[in-house]
Amino acid sequence: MDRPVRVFGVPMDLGADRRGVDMGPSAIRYGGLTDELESLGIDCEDGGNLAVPSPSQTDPESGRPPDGRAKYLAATEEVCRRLADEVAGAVDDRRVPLVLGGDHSIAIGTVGGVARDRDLGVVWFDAHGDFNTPETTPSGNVHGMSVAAILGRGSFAGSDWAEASGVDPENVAIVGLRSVDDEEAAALRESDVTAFTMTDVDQRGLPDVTREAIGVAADGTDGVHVSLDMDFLDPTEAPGVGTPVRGGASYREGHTAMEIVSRKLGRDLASMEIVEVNPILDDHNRTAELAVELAASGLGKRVL
Ligand code: Z70
Ligand code: MN
Ligand code: MN
Ligand code: MN
Repeated sequence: MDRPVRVFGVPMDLGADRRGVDMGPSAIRYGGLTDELESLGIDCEDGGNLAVPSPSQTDPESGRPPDGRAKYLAATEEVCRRLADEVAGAVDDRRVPLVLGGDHSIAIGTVGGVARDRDLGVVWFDAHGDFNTPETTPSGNVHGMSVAAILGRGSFAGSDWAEASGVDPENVAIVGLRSVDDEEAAALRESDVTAFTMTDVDQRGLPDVTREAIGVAADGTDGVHVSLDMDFLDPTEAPGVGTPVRGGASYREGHTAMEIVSRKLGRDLASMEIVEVNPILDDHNRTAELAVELAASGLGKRVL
């Protein structure tokens, strides 16, 4: 890739039940992210970590909507606002933001920042739909609501920090679904979001599905954000994630998806984010090292 990158770490775990994803940015950096990208000739600057309050210092009820549940919503909103500003700053400096999580709630901030100056499409690789709202969530965890928040659904409607992104559901595609709650599934079906399950991947193959997802996100937009939840991959390859679910993408499918992202999007790749790495559950930093490999593939690494 011929554009410079700025990396941000967001050691966020307020949106997930399991502590440990807050250490994801450290593990991915330790896995050699900057060196790997520099070896591809990419100008890669580290913008450091955002400050994230710890759960023990934070009131989980603060920001809770009247008819729903969303733990640590006020604190999550505050971190996402700051992240959106940092990400928008990178875009102003003509750098591609590469955001490291942390749990997937941070995507609300990343997308908010990247979408400020353009119509943005989103490709979301994930085992989960992240399409719950405070009204439908079974857990209260905001990382299971980030797509809904970005689209201003449920009680996220009218919240300037989420809905202001202006992302159109017709330009959002999710790939890799295999764990979706009942009400969440009904909401996804009636929405304009394009959703590919692992059954679609089995039947059509990942390259075909990925190309269609990118087409959906790029259609009529000025750029595409790629959000990679590491639980998109099968737990045999990525055991160190917040919520492992069997039946995910293989090692090669992970690379193939990112290679297609790089080839098909080219300069339309606006930003990338890799989330849900949990070093506590990992096997010798294998998941973080895979995150580094996938970032490299997504940013243009080729075998030949
Ligand atoms: C469930 C919920 C989720 C990630 C778990 C799980 C959501 N649908 N997302 N792990 N990355 O609680 O809303
Ligand atoms: Mn997710
Ligand atoms: Mn728009
Ligand atoms: Mn997930």
